[in-house]
Order: sequence, then C-alpha cells, then structure tokens
Amino acid sequence: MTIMDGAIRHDWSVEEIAALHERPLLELIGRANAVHRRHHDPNKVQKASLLSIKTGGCPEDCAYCPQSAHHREVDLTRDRIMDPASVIAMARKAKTAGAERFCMGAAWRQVRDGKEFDAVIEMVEGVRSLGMEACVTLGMLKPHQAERLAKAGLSAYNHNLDSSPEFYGKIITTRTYEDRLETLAIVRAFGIDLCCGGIIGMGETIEDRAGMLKVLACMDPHPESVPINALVPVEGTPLARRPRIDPLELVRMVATARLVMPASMVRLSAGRSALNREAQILCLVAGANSVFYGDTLLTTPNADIGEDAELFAALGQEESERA
Ligand code: SAM
Ligand code: DTB
Ligand code: SF4
Repeated sequence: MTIMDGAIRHDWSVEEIAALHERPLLELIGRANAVHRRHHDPNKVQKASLLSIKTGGCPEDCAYCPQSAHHREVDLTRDRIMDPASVIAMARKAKTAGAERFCMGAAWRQVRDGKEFDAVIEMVEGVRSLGMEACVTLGMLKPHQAERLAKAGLSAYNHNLDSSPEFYGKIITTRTYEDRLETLAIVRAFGIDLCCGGIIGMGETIEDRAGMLKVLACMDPHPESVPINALVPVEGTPLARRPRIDPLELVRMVATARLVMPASMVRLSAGRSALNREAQILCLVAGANSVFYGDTLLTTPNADIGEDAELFAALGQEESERA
C-alpha cells in the first residue's frame, strides 16, 4: 500500500503517472478505489445530460470530430443555434429523468458577441433556475465573455485538452495547445469550475495519456471535472477507421485520473455505448463518478437507455421517471 495515495498534489511527472497507469490492473483498480472512497460517496453516480445547441459547420479541423467543416464526407447537417425556450424545456425533461447537470455544446471555434451568445446566456440562466448545474462548451473565450457566463451562474466550462502537448498537433492543426490553456486560465480567473479532459483511442501512446493527465494534475487547483472519452469513430472523419479501444484501457485511464486528481469528478463520457454493463461498473469501481445519460451525446448515440436502466438497477440506484 502506498501511504501517500490520495494526497492532493500538483507536482506530478509524466513518468510517475505512466508508471501508475502500468501497475498490475488489480492493484491499480484497488488503489484508485481506495482513493475514490476517501474523497467521494462510492454509491453515487451523477447523471449529466448533454445537448448540442449548435451543431456542425465548425471551422476547426479536430480529426475525431464529426462537426468539423473540414470533414466534408460526414453526413451531418449544419444547424443554427437552438432557441433558449426549447433548450430549457429539454433541461427540465432531463431533470425529471434524473440528471443533475445539463451540458450544452456548440460547434464553434470561439465565442462571438451578439445574439447567439445572448441566447447561450439565457440558456444558462434558465438551466440554473431549474436548480441544475449548467456546463457549456463553446470553444475559445475572451475575459468579458467568461465574466458574462459567470454572472449568469454558469457552474462549469468544458474545454478539453484532448491529449498530450506532443500528440495534439497530430489531431488538430487549426489551434494550439497554448490556445487551449489560455482559455482555461480565463475561465478559471472568473471563478467558473473547469471541466477538462480528453480522448483515448486516437493512436496516442500511454506516455501521451500520462502526459495529458500530467498537465491536468499539475493545475492548481485541479479541474473540478475531468471527462474521459473513448474515441467514437465516425464515418467521414480521419479517425473513422481507428479500432475501438479495449475497455480495460478505459478502466486504466479512469483509475489513473482518479489517483492523480483525487477530489475531481471523473466522468465516463463518450464511448460508453461500446462497453458492456460489467466494463462500465469496473470504470465506476476504478473511480468514475458520473456518466452522460440520455439518447445522444452531441451528434452520436449514447449508451442505450434500456441498458442504462439495467446498469442503474444493478448498482441499486433508483431509476428516476423518464420524461
Ligand atoms: N467546439 C468546442 C470545443 O472543441 O471545445 C466544444 C464542442 S467539442 C465537440 C467537445 C469535446 O467533444 C471535444 O473536446 C472532444 O474531446 C469531444 N469529442 C468530439 N468528438 C468526439 C468523438 N468522436 N469521440 C470522442 N470524443 C469526442
Ligand atoms: C466531453 O468531454 N465529451 C462530451 C462533452 N465533453 C461535450 C462530448 C462527446 C462528443 C462525442 C461525439 C459526438 O456525439 O458528437
Ligand atoms: Fe469544432 Fe469542437 Fe468539433 Fe473541434 S471538437 S471540430 S472545435 S466542434
């Protein structure tokens, strides 16, 4: 037993994190679970609902993303921003279905002032007035825009680092890692919680996975929320032919994230639909404490609703009435 497991530290090295990741699986899961139980209620799995409020036509070239305008072969229509009233109605439904957090995503490179951003502000206020946590992901942000979001009561801003600084350029060329870090610092400066994580299964190495966790775990404070996505390969994107990762790689990534960021919410995010019930439970034992709940993620199908009912029944968590 390593005595120091569970301490909040900001001085992690890539080597140390990679070594943790490579510990024998049962040791890794056991240690992560011990830390998890120390910092969180092990029976609680938070349901978050996800909605694409503005889909497609994004100028960025993220290789994994079906919403990039660079990937012309993707079968996706480009939509205008949704109207706030329908978004708030969907949030209300999600709340009835058991979601505590409502996350809204826009396929933007950056926020622009004007009617569309005003609409987002209205959505955030509406979701907060339902008593739900509100999270948005809108791309890059300027200080005065973060300030408006904070005033509207935004709980968290999602802005992923996706991978290590070294691997990043192989996946995205239209912005830099530095751009990402700058937005994260702006969000933090206005007192908004950070939701920041990444994707595994894009062709990166274990060092890259550890490298991303190092950047996150060396932030002070740690991001309050760390989404771990498994790549959902989408037809028409450059990563369409990537094989699905072995679910145990996700277990290792979740466990390592839990060990290096003991108090953060670790979210088992995209890619859950490819995991059976038991693999998902392993991720929850290894330290995940939230899932996206509902039919769709942003543009791709989420875990099946019926299977989720079985998952929550197996966990002994009451299934709330579906809207
Ligand atoms: N445009 C904004 C941005 O990039 O910050 C917000 C929306 S973007 C779709 C949010 C996140 O979804 C990305 O950072 C990425 O981590 C994740 N994502 C997108 N496509 C994915 C895929 N095919 N598989 C797994 N995760 C994906
Ligand atoms: C995150 O890390 N994962 C979510 C949320 N943040 C916005 C998005 C997953 C998107 C998966 C691909 C899609 O459905 O378009
Ligand atoms: Fe645009 Fe975000 Fe998709 Fe990148 S991940 S193409 S920034 S919507």
